[in-house]
Amino acid sequence: MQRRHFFAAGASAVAAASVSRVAMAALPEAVQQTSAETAAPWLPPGVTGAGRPYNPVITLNGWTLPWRMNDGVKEFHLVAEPVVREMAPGFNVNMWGYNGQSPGPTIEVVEGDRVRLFVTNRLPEHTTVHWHGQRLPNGMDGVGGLNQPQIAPGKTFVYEFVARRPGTFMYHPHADEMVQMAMGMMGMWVTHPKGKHPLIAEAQRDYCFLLNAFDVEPGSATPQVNTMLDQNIWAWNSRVFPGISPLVARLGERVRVRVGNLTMTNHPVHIHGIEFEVTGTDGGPTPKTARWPEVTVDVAVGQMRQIEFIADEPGDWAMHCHKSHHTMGAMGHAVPTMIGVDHRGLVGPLQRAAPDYMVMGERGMADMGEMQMELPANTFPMMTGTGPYGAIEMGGMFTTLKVRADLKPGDYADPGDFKQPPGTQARLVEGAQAPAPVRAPANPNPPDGRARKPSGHQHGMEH
Ligand SMILES: [Cu+2]
Repeated sequence: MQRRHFFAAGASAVAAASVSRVAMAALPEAVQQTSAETAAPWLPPGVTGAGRPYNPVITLNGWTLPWRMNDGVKEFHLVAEPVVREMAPGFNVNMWGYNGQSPGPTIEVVEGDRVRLFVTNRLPEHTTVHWHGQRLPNGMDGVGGLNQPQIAPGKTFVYEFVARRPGTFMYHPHADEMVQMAMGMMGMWVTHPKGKHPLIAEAQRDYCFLLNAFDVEPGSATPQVNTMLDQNIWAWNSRVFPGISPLVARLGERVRVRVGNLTMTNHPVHIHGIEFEVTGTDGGPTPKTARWPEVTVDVAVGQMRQIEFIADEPGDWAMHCHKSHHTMGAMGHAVPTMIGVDHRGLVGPLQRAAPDYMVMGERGMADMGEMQMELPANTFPMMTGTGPYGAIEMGGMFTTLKVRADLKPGDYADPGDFKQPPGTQARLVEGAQAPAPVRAPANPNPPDGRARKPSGHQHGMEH
């Protein structure tokens, strides 16, 4: 908390020194969010129930930035600033973000909207905002030095353009990009179609999140910004399992998930229990002739993938990056593999020399999921999260898709653990319960160890 106060005090000192109160008063309110919980969908004022122009997105462990309407223009106010992000309960990281959080709030508009975005810089260095994937005038593209001067600390710039095409976009700095993105500066942008669109279906649930990664040494609290690939914290919206909210859907609903990747490696995002189609990319809606069923979609660096499925199979389904090292917590890369090493005889002497020494890993690392080992302050276990049947042995980029028949439309609350119907769960087989196997008849032509071509032509195959 002391650190948090230090960062907050530093930030407001910069702001007070450089932006006049009068100038700030004319800007739209810079709405702040401090909770890392998933916020309820944000509906524009006065637009409720039937007749609302779109079904709002749910940002996993994030929120949607409110706007004000000014003479037909939707006005937003982003504040780039140091923040403290709770990545998992008890694990807080000093990041840079927008309006109190990393990632920043989701910007949600409708195709054809004229959008005005004020960006106030409360960072200790200059920044810009690049609106990744948007069609816009060149001077609004946000590449510092190329399209505009940098936004100095304490200054406010304004961007203005029309949201010309519907889809999923991202925003991030194009100024000291390596550092600012490694510190967590990024957010999503969703532009809904203005009416019925031949390639954009009505979805009852619409989720979005960014894949992001950090390198935070266990026991420290600030990311190492010079690490290019060996990050140790693999996150969705700057959260790690079990800190990532589940995706909740009612049986039979169409679910859309928008995933952007602002890490430095690709992430094959895998969902159990259903098949989905990629219905859109950064470039827009995918033509129907170019869609096919998938259960894993690889999201490359700087890409966005929008997937859709019908939630027609009840249960708690795992959803995770399929790189198994990305569903781990802050493991040390230097830990040697101990599988097959029997070092029981060494434990006594080793513990006399190093009292904290513990035997681990010689039968695999599953024990780590339940191990109560003392961790340095401010980190989280390598594998964590428990289900109704014990440790899930996952961390990092993992959450669940919870499909329920008894859910109300628009209810996003976690429905708890799935109760499997009797007789539908894998179970222990004991002795006589296992039926005798039916064996295939013996092969009348047993292999003689030599490879043959089906034609019988043997040239070159003898050895
Ligand atoms: Cu991954």
